[in-house]
Amino acid sequence: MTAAIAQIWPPAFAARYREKGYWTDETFRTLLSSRAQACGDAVAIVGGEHRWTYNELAARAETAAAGFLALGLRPGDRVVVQLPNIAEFFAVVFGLFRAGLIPVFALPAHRLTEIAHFADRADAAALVIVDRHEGFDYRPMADAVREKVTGLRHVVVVGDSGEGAGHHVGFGSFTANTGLLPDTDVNPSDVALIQISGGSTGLSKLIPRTHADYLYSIRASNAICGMTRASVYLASLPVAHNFPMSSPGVFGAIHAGARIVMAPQPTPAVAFPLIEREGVTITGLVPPLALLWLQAAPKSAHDLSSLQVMQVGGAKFMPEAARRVRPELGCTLQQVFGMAEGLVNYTRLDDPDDIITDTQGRAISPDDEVRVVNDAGEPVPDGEVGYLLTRGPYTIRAYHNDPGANARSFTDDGFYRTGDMVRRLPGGYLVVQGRATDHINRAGEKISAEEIEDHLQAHPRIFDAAVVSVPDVFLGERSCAFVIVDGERPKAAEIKAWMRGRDIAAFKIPDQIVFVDGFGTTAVGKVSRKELRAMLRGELLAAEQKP
Ligand code: OOB
Repeated sequence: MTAAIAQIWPPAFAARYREKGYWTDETFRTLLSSRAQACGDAVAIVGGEHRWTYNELAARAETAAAGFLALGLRPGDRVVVQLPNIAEFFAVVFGLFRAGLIPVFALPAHRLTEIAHFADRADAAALVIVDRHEGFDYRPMADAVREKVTGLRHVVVVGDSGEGAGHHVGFGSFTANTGLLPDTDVNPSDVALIQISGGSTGLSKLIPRTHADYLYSIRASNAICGMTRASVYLASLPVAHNFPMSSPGVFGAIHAGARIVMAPQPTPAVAFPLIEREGVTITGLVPPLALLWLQAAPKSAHDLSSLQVMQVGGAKFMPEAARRVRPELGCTLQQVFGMAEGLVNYTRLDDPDDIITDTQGRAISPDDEVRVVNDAGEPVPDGEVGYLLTRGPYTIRAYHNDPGANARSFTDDGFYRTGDMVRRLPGGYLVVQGRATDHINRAGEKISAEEIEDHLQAHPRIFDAAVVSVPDVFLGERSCAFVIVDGERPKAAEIKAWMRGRDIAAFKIPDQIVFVDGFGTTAVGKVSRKELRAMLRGELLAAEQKP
């Protein structure tokens, strides 16, 4: 038996958050049906060939809920959902909410190793996948997860379930049965969904978010980002990620009764025609994509004039690039600095230009407590760089079932140690200056150095490995693995190929591999990543100086 899924704030905090109206009785279980009642004929989702109204989506979610319960799943059970940007994502997820089941959101890029870890940690009873996406067949992977994770009983496939090959159930075979659906609402303080941490040390952690806390962040985000019933949100990034899901993202759009347009890919070639055709008003991008859009927009024949707000977040958007957004795209830039654990900062749409281009915004809530501290944990004055700690009405107090991570990641008085180094400016605006922990932010995808080092050390010829980030003009950061080998050196390409065979997300394969004879160590004998980074920078400079 693993621990029950919960998220607990101390009673005095919970009472205050309720009193101030942040936490309400609203839940995800009834969100969609209440929107269908309010604006049933409005188009909710445009995805591929589908164009579903709120009424149609709600009906599909009811069918999905009955289908999940007919499998024998019980309210409170966890279900890992790994789907790309397709319309069915919403039928599945709101079906799970309707049935009182708890989705665990995996990204389409995750592979066997990660999915098995999420399923195991969450003690999941089912996994929902798509048949194929971008050349990858998820069905054999799902079978392998099922073999590894004993509690995982069902695999539900959107698309061709390939029945007979494994133990798959086709999502399309689910049938409506209102008799199976629970008619009492869930408790708003219960966990509604589980997000996955970017992962700074070791494997990703599970982030349980409650109905009340997540919905508060969504309602408040809608107000800050101007999301209304008239909005059209383009889901450019994978919707399972916290940013496009809730800042305000697709859940914000549903909350507002707006329209969601699913972009199968975030490239200008795919996104620009959709913006023109659907009259998209708002979207969210990571910095490398924003750069691509900026490059492509002047040459594009598509009319992008409907776009009012371009959100950029997940990694630092450099001021030089930020300054180009309004003149070149004709829309307002909104910087978004958030984390799946909770705290989200936004520049406001009516902020002065220099705030919008030079800062990563300020917190959503007046009750977001933001502390910037030095090594000793003491507050530093505004303008000075320090570690960002936070606590508030939608920031978790603990990861699920991970006492080690909880001890490291939270202070005794409940502040989450974000691992980010920031400067606070007057007015509460934050400027992100870097990371205190060893993770690589590769175009918004977070990679734990430790997790990759673990994989590398499993290689028969690798004696030791250290992974660091290297600045990259396009990706922001890329990964470099320093390795010490026993005996003859294999080729870097061989190590990369071997890494691919470890069934991990492709973005985690080191971009660069450097063979060394030894590592410098810090005073306490830890590998000095600082020294390795400096060495790399030296190499880069040397390379640049060559004629
Ligand atoms: C978002 O969430 P995660 O959980 O994938 O990653 C959180 C980390 C932050 O701690 C920070 O290191 C980095 O990503 N980050 C940024 C940033 N936004 C996120 N670093 C610099 N500038 C930014 N604008 O990435 C996320 C969640 C909700 C909304 C937006 C992003």
